Amino acid sequence: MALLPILEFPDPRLRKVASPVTHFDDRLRSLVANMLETMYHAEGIGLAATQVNVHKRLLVLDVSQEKDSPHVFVNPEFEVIEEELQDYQEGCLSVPGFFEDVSRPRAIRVSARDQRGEAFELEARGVLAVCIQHEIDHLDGKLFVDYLSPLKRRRIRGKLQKEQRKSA
Ligand code: GNR
Ligand code: NI
Repeated sequence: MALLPILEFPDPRLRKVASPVTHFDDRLRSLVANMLETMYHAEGIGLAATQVNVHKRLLVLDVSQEKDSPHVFVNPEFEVIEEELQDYQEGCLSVPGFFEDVSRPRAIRVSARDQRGEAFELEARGVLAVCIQHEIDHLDGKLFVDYLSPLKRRRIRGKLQKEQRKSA
């Protein structure tokens, strides 16, 4: 297994739209294992392939307290089942150190495949619904900062670019 580098805002590669996974092979399963290791190491609750510069429709997450419930979603799609919005303070491994409220539909129905290609469906609400929508946004080249005011987004971009110059 290996830790994968995580792209940080405003890296333009975070804006790519991912394409569907077509081969459910050992290469995919190895990528899934590396993404889970990277997510746990970074203490994230989710990670989209886009964030590790792989532009395939694949995400992993674990919203459990014990960090013992990994979930893999390949080619995920969702529909809103409760339009009512919930606010949640979101963060992102690609926007380190910033947390802001984002409003999203509070319940969704998700269909996806696992790393073996087996199809499944589930209903999600609460933090699970937030996280899945946040990760699917990554696959579409979107970030939670896109929901903030242009002023807030500009401030975050400026601070992160300064950090990135220091560590480059
Ligand atoms: O670790 C993460 N925490 C988090 C908190 C609130 C809403 C969404 C998230 S996802 C984030 C990990 C990440 O960046 N996934 O893309
Ligand atoms: Ni994120």
